[in-house]
Amino acid sequence: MPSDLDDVERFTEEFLKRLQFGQGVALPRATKNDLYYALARTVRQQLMARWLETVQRQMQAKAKVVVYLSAEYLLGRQLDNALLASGLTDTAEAAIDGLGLDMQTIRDTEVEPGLGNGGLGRLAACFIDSLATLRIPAIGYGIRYEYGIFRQTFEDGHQVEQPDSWLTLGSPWEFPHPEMGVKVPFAGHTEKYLGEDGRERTRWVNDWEVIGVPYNYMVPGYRTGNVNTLRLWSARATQAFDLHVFNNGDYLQAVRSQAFAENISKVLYPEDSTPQGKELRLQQQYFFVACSLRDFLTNVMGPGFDPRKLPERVIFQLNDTHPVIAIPELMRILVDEKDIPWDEALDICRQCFAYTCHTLLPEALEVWPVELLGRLLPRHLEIIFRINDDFLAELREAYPDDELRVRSMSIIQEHPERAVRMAYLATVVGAKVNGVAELHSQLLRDKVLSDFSAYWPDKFTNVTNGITPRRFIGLANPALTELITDTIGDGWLRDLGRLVELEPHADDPAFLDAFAAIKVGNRKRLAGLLERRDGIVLPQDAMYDVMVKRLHEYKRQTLKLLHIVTLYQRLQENPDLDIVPRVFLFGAKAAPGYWIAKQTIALINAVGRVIDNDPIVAGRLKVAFPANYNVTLAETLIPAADLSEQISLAGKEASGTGNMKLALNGALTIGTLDGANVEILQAVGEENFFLFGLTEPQVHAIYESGYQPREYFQNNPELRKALGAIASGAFSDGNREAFAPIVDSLLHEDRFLALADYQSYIEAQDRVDLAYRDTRAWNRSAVLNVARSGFFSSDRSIQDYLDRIWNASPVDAS
Ligand code: T68
Repeated sequence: MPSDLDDVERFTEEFLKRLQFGQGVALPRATKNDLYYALARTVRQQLMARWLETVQRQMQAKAKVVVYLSAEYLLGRQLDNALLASGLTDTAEAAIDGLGLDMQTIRDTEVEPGLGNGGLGRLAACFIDSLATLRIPAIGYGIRYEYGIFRQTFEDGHQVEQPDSWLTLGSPWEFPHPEMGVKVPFAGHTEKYLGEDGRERTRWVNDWEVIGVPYNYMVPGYRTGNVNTLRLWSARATQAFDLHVFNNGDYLQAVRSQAFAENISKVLYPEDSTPQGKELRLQQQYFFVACSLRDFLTNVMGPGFDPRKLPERVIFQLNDTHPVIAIPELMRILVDEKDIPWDEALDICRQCFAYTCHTLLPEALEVWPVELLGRLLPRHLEIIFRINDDFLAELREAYPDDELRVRSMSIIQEHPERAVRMAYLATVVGAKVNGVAELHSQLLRDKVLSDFSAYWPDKFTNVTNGITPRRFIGLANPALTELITDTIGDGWLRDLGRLVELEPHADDPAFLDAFAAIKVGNRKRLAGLLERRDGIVLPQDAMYDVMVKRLHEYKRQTLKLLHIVTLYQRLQENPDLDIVPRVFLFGAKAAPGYWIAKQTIALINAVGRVIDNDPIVAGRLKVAFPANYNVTLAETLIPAADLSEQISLAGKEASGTGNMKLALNGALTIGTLDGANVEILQAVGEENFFLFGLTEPQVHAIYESGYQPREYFQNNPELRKALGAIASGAFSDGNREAFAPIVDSLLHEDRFLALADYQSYIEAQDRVDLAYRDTRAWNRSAVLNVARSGFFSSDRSIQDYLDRIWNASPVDAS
């Protein structure tokens, strides 16, 4: 890709210009932020022409557009990614260096936009990267939260949440367009009236409204010259709203109303799997969906567009149920505004939407109380009822003697309160429904949505998740990237399957040495970062055993802890015991209202403190839990990992994507047959994976037979001892109350069978300990993990979506 800035002199000149004319400062007086802004703007400008060209080309082609609707995008830092995509990394580094400045300081000035909770939001970010790289005409739509996922700090080992004010210093990557604001109505009532043709129509008379202001972000494809758009919406108060209250002479109320309107995009809900059914959250969902559909129909498709042509021109991919309110919204637009008859409108919608489910936990399936939906979106509720009536009528014909089945498939649940099941709405109207890993898709078909898959077998499909190799190896692991390029040549970052070409080198001692040296370097880099950032000192000569993911009972951080405590107790009992030294690295945020998860964080920190202060284990065991795990930290932490902990209870983790990032960076997995672990195991081979635990059918059988966690406790001396220590206050200065809720919940309920899987986990960990001693064999396995991870590129996921769901194709440069 030709670039006008790819010589260092030109780049330097441009950078200084941005500093002077963009920031209004000369070099000697520039702050870190000035330098960051100037550099960002230099790259941005480089991408800009490509961006305009891409939009132009895609519009002219009249190709089908993939519209990705997601309430979350966990983007990570932008500067390095923009440099990598445009091939300017080396030039920029040389230019910055040449000016006597420090590139790393400039990088570290950027605050990452944390507009997502975890896997689902990061998946959306990986997908838009791949869509741009594959040159697919695509737009991502979402919300520009003023506060992203909270910043986690620890006080006395307990999680404390701080607001994430990522916009304090502004963002050089966003392009606001206040002139393109979109009105979003809320509340009020509906009215029937007769149209000119004598047909009865409905209109929605709303009570209040807000304006959605679009902020555009460039999504640069990797060295393709293609730059797509991410459009995030920010809520503003309308003039009319304020005036109305002003006229009543209540100034404070007017200001309050303004604040009220702007609340809608104020903050990301930090619950990653238990939607709370809060009114503001429904407002957020409708807000961004209404803005996005309006923008797509009028601005992207252009004036005079015939909505009957929608199925040829668009597929709306629903990232979980959060944007599912788009279905009744499009129906409302087609029927009430465009005058399209109901059946025809529904037929259009049935072709334009597809739904991705990201969970198996029943409590994570979103439902909206009928009362709330009717109050906030009265017309949408009517539309949902009518879709449901049509659907139930159809079902009664198909199953005339099975009213029970018909009712269980209703979009409206009756108990414990009347509510709309958003996943059912998406399934009924969506053209396709997909899970995010083979096992997950199978369980969706067989369990969560089994009645639907029996009725519409072809509707269900799988697309296994993926991760963008650009960020998660190209940016995160420059040394390994270089070794791979030296070994198999260029081009593999957008054709990750080519990593198999590394396989023959897994037996080449020189290659293995180089690979091992890179791990050592990455561990050192991580140690340096954690020492600066958190004052955590990591021993270097140890296995780095990593568990990074949201804190949730089903992910079983507690099981990991039981292993740590067991090892600790073995050493206390026998100080001469020969074990491989380990650093246990945790990264995890707990939802602020998820009490037991927060207790688990405190327990991890408490165990870490006791181990740290015990000379018996010094240098052999270390628990490190840096606060505020996010995309930026992941990029340094993952390349340093030796062992990847993927230990959720089988049948609970939809896919996981951290598992893929760790394998791609040469960590070996210890894991259950859950989510995408199953496919990782298949890909890398069982001799390069530490498998343990119950299978999903076994889990099912145990639940059925009445699970008794206490039996496992009583029959296993090591488990009894480990859990006993926690219960007796060994990690809480003798305070037996401190962690009693965790102990009790394990002993009495243990919903996620941690005790049932304990023995199998410990045995697998003992195998890990043995395997790690054979450095050569371990490194060989690690290399094979890298070589066989090509399947987990998000480019492959996107190709699967194209083939199985979207039926869209690339638009190439003219
Ligand atoms: C995750 N889900 C899955 N949800 O847990 C993970 N939920 O297995 C999968 O790999 C990933 O999605 C991508 O498919 C989430 O991350 C959320 O973050 C979330 C947010 C709000 C409400 C519900």
